[in-house]
Amino acid sequence: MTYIHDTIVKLQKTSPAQAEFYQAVEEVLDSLQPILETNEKYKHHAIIERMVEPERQIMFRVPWVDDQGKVQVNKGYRIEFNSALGPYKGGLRFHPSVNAGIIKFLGFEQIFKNALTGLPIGGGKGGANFDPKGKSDGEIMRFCQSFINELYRHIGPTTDVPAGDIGVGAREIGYMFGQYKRLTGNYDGVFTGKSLLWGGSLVRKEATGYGCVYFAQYMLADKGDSLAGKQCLVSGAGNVAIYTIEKLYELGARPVTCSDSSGTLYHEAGIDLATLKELKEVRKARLSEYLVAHPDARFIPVTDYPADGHAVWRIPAQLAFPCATQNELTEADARALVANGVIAVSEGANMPSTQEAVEVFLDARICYGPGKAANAGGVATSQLEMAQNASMQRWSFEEVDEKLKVIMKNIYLSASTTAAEFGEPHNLVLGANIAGFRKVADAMIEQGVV
Ligand code: NDP
Ligand code: 2IT
Repeated sequence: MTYIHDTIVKLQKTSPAQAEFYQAVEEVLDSLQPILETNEKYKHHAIIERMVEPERQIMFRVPWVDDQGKVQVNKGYRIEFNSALGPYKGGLRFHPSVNAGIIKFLGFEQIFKNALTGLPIGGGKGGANFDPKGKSDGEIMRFCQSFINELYRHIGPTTDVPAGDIGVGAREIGYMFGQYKRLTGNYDGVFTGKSLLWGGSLVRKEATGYGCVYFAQYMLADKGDSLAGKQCLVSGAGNVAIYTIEKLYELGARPVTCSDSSGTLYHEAGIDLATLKELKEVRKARLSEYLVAHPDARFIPVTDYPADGHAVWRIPAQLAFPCATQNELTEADARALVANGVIAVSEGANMPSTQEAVEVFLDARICYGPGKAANAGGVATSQLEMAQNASMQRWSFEEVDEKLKVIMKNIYLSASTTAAEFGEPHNLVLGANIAGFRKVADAMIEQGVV
């Protein structure tokens, strides 16, 4: 389609060298073809042209002093992408690979994801090219404080509400909130993913992983199937992976893998959750140390991965949950999964499958839950945290978990009924993109040219 080509060519000129952002835009525009062709209003109001350009992009220097007394400098970002449906909402990523293209792809995905939740939240994302690995607690605190010394003036409980993502958990949110409070004097719900001691919501920590498993459950239920007894592959070993594994066990499945940037762990007896939590949540150790407690498990280092993909996806299983990072599942990986009989893929990470891999899943007609639908439980529960903060209430674990289940069910129904409406009932990529787009686009039209 020429408008897809034209949009990408234009972005390549106005926002050069942002490959992941073009990838995310191309996937959404490809899905939107049937609705853009029949609805002149979106063209008339230049909705696509407006949507691919963030409302505001903040980039800033983050200087800090390391434990040796040396001055370090990182680059910080906050991309306030779209506020048609509510305050900008989305996480902060601290990882050495962060650049403007990565933050923009994440912010763009967040617009549609947040719309799908049905909650009043716009889309944004931020972060820094800071590597938390090997840093002391003091260094992490000083970095977070410096990051907020600039960001505090751009955020607020009704304007822009950051949360965690890769490299940002409750500890980092704590240091950032403390500095925000010191600078502004405000004790308000400006962050989500806060500690349970001071304004956090029950279930927020677990929500992305739990939601991703609930999404798989709803996809399978539609086929008359369930999670019980299924062997599952999980990638990643962070927040999303850990609570995906926890919920899989609760629902009777058997997760046999997880991974980090050093390699993949395969434990045929099932990943021992207590050991994994101790390693990653408490000691922040490498995954290979799991073998000390479980010598019957196998660790495959990254150096032994196949040249065209990731070792984790070559292990036979029925379900797959990519929960690490973008483009971690290649076309060759997707072919291996399908050849090994995988029946469902539910994405905890953002854009973990390459475009070619997604095509393989759709062609094979397996259940495929794209990240912006399957991992929306995290941000949805963030909005529940905002609601509790704003009303000075605290809901029980069961109450929040119940709301999360209902939200994930509604996201599944919204994506699947929209997919059916456009004649491709198996295609939840199409369904999720169109369902999210319609809400944002129609709100933008009603709010005028802003
Ligand atoms: P964490 O930092 O808690 O964990 C990330 C995990 O992924 C770690 O095991 C990490 O390994 C691995 N990983 C990260 N980058 C790479 C890489 N380039 N190559 C190999 N492994 C990598 O992050 P989360 O669990 O919060 O996030 C995981 C994914 O889920 C991301 O795509 C994120 O955007 C998405 N997501 C997160 C949500 C949340 O609420 N936290 C909500 C929705 C989506 P190592 O430690 O070795 O780097
Ligand atoms: O990608 C995501 O949805 C997140 N990292 C969570 C965002 C949030 O505001 O909770």
